[in-house]
Amino acid sequence: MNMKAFIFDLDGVIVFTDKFHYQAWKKMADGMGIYFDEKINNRLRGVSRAESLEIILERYEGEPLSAERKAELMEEKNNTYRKLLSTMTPADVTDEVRNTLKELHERGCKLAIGSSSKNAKFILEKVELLDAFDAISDGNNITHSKPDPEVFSKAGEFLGEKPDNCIVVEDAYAGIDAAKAAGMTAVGIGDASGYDKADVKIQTFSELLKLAE
Ligand code: B16
Ligand code: MG
Repeated sequence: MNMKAFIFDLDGVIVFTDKFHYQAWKKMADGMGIYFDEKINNRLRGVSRAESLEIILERYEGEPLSAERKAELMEEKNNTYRKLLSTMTPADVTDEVRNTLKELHERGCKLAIGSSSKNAKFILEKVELLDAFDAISDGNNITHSKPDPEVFSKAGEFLGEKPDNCIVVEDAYAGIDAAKAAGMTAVGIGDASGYDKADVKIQTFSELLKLAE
């Protein structure tokens, strides 16, 4: 295989911020008297903020909420989440991830981020990885979230690469579906390493080097 472009999901692949998502949503849910646990939190992996709120509201027993109220709740959650994110440092990215990205670049591969998050750049700044990527496609440049292919199609465009030359690295099932819908090769890691639709399944990040030999 001679692939030249890698598109990385952020949360669950490069960094692990699901604990912060959990704490922030939990605070909001507790304030509303809504039951929320780690299992429900797992359903939020790779899903947009608005869709995450809808999943949490499945357990809400009060009167239907207005669009304005939902926007307020999302803002409240995001403020808590960003406070937690601001505690992140370069130590929150493993040496394995950092060195593999560097090596891929040195081998001539183009690297991009393809994340649903509107906080992607903020996170990359905190962990000092902004310069490691040639392009960033995130929640700010899309109108449809995963499993829609938009975030990855845009990442491919930003890199100037055709879909069949792009390898997407994802931890979420919805992300693997999105990569396949974009016509790209899908690599499953973490949760998605157990997903049969992934073209390649890896256990550790450095295994990616085998795809760039
Ligand atoms: P935000 P990814 C996703 O990031 C998270 O996995 C998901 O839990 C979150 O709801 C989504 O970003 C939106 O994040 O509220 O920061 O815009 O896995 O696509 O990098
Ligand atoms: Mg993810």
